[in-house]
Amino acid sequence: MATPSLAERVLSGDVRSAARLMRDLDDRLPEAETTLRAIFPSTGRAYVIGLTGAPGAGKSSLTDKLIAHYRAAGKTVGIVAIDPTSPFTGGAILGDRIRMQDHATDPGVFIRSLGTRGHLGGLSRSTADVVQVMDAMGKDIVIVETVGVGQDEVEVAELVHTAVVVTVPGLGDDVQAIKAGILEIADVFAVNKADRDGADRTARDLQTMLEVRHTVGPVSSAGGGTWHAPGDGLAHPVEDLAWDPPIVQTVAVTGQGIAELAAAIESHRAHLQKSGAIHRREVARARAGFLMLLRERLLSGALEQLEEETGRLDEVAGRIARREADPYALADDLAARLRSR
Ligand SMILES: Nc1nc2c(ncn2[C@@H]2O[C@H](COP(=O)(O)OP(=O)(O)OP(=O)(O)O)[C@@H](O)[C@H]2O)c(=O)[nH]1
Ligand SMILES: [Mg+2]
Repeated sequence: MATPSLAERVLSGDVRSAARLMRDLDDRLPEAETTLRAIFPSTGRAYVIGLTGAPGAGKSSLTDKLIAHYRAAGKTVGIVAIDPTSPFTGGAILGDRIRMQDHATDPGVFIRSLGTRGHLGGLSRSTADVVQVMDAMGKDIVIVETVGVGQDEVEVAELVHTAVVVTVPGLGDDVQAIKAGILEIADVFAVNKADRDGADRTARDLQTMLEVRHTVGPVSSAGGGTWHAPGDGLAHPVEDLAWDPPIVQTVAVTGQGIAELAAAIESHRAHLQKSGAIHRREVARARAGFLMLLRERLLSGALEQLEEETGRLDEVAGRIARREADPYALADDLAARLRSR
């Protein structure tokens, strides 16, 4: 019998093969892409949950408790922990490992940290690939933890089925959340650190903001600045006004509210299935993933061409900065030539 291919081994759930594929993806090996293609038809089974929020809000602690919850229910879990802010120390990633170490030896749990933005497709692209690999491994649930509220997080939220936005008591975070357009992508809110003062107040403030949204309609792209321009066809397409995002108070360190959080996620999942919105969501996820790929391909093609004909990106940027080169003409020219290739 022939030795099973890497794709076959990943599909059988083999942890080492999955880890190897993820390393090859990091190293941009062409074989890695071939393997991704081979596993693709078998993906689309995992339920993907995003956890997004300010640094230190308690995302990893919540994830840890959610893992325990899903494991107790007999489900296997994959975790993608993203921390683009610490490429040097890896401190937060180490922190994640420590916080989730109870699960480190559990074969039903697979944890992968992504630390740097890396190549052209950016962090969202790498995240999409890792989610695919965990899905192919047969993980029932995949949890993606992202820090902060920037464009990357909004993009990552487009790759998930249920987006949980984690806030903590205190108004600052909420204002930040609205600014980045996070309100629109949240399917569930967790007000974590509810053992601190002000959790009720934060929950009420969020509720008020959601009610305003319901009466005046979506406010995306209004003030965020991180959103795609409306009308360019790239705006986040999954906002679902038929769903009222529940607000759950949690204390991640004790596990208080975790069952309620898991129930809120489950009821969102049930809503997606009952309303048929799950199909739109799947199309939206596919669309987001495809756009990331396309952007990466086009950009790398254009930059190769630029380098061949004009010079390296940094040299060209220097000339643009000195007003020796016209960025509009250069971009038009490159785009036109890519089209005719
Ligand atoms: N009092 C209290 N502390 C908490 C709670 N949840 C988490 N913490 C603490 O908050 C700190 C940050 O928790 P993490 O789970 O690492 O938060 P995070 O959002 O994953 O942090 P980053 O990944 O670094 O952005 C840790 O010291 C936790 O012990 C909570 O509900 N109450
Ligand atoms: Mg964390």
